Amino acid sequence: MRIPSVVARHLSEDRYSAFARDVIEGLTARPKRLSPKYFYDEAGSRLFEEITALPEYYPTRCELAILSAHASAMARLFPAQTALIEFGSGSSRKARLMLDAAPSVAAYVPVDISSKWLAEEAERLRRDYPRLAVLPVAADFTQDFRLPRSIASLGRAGFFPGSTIGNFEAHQARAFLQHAARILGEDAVLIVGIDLVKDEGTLTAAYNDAAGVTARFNLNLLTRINRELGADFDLKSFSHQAFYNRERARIEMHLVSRVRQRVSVCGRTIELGECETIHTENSYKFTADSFGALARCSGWAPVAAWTDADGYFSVQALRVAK
Ligand code: SAH
Ligand code: AVI
Repeated sequence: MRIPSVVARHLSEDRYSAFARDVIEGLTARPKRLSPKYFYDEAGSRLFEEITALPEYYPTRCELAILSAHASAMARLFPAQTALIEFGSGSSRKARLMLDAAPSVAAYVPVDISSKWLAEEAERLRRDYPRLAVLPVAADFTQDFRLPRSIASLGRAGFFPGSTIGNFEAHQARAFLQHAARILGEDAVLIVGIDLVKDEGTLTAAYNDAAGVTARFNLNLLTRINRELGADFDLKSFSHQAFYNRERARIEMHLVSRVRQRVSVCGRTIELGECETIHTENSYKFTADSFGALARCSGWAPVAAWTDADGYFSVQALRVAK
């Protein structure tokens, strides 16, 4: 595959080729798809932060309320002298609530694919928590990655808030939870945030906000492909679509081609029909039972759970099943 020189200068060959390979594979598949993990370049991380403040996007508000009320109870499940490892840390805003409630945490390891954003958030945390070892790991958590050697003597607690687990397919969620059990070790606890099944109006509004921020977040994926892979997507000829698929209990996000068109990506021509969509994200919603079943078949045992006053969101504590 031809690598545009402008791209080769800015990206390591490996990262570029994985991105290029996945994009070409997804855009030549039927139906067309792109992985949601590629939303998160610097602009994507900033747009996600904007989403978390939208009136329609209830998950962040609900989970923050749960953590504010129950972080101490969660922290009591942690081993003494713990490293708190967060998968997909973003702004680390929720981790701050855990850190404030958990004096046993000696090190915080935020793991995120959005490397520049991660480094900046780590700097802010070091300033605000001078006695804490802040050890960021820029990695794709769906692949193997190494934890810092310096936490070898500490116990481990995993933190996976935001319902980011809902962006996986069931087989990917199982693989992730099994991988997390291996990384965290047999005495570990894992705190996971899950968005709950609820009325369709509330769900669809959260992904179709009036200010259009979610639309910009979705379309930014094409901007990123244009910039990093030298493609020529015309953003004006795509629109944002998000709807609830009740049968599969998931919000689906798509980019809809407004016209019949051709796009050049990495030297390949991609054809799109009028109204053809690129499926960019699934956001699965759970019940306590469906999540319990997923955890158990992935080697974890649910030990406690908390919800917000509306019953919109739940934070679940898991231990490795013996
Ligand atoms: N935990 C934060 C952020 C959730 S948004 C919260 O609850 O608010 C999802 C985060 O996961 C983003 O920061 C994104 O960059 C990161 N992410 C998504 N897919 C990833 C992957 N495959 N590997 C590592 N990080 C990923
Ligand atoms: C990170 N993830 C759980 C968010 C979600 O709700 O699925 C990403 C998002 N997509 C659109 N809005 C927010």
